[in-house]
Amino acid sequence: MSIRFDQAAGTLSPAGPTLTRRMSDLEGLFRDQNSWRTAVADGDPIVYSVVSSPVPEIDRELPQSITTIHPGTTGGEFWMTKGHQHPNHQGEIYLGMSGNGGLLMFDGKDTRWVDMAPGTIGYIPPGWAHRSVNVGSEPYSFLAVYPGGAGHDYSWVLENGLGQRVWRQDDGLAFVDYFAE
Ligand code: S6P
Ligand code: ZN
Repeated sequence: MSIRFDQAAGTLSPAGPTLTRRMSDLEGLFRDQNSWRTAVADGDPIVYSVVSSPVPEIDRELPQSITTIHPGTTGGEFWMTKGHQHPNHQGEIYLGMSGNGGLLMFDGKDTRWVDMAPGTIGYIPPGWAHRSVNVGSEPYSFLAVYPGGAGHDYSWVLENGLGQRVWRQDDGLAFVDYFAE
């Protein structure tokens, strides 16, 4: 089968489920909770959206999705996805499509960061929780291809963090320990 992505419209055809994550959906994830509350009260902006292919999330299938993270910071921390662990440990592939972002990975002990630009392939090995971050001034979009039976565990990140956080610093970025005050 063939699936067409319309970059301007941000849609897949044929399409599967579409997801929109607003600031209020990211409760407990930004370090500066006061800034997060203010952003929720002040329009609750869309932080990212995910359009999926119609391939089912079941064992042996390879669903795809395209995530677009809008540019922005909350309390100095770059806008990002919630992040998750795949409970059934399996690898995953990302392909940068537009904008500048990064792929943050954490296995419970070590942290890895991959700069993502158009054409970059980011590989997530089995057992590494992952989050995507927009570190640019334009929307950051990437394609994800993942095993349909891997599952998604969001509570893992709330409990274990992701090793590091990514902050805007001058014109660049800085990393700080996830649970640092
Ligand atoms: C799925 C893959 C991506 C994310 C998407 C949103 O395994 O890693 O499609 O689901 O980038 O991130 P999150 O953390 O909200 O699912
Ligand atoms: Zn994933």
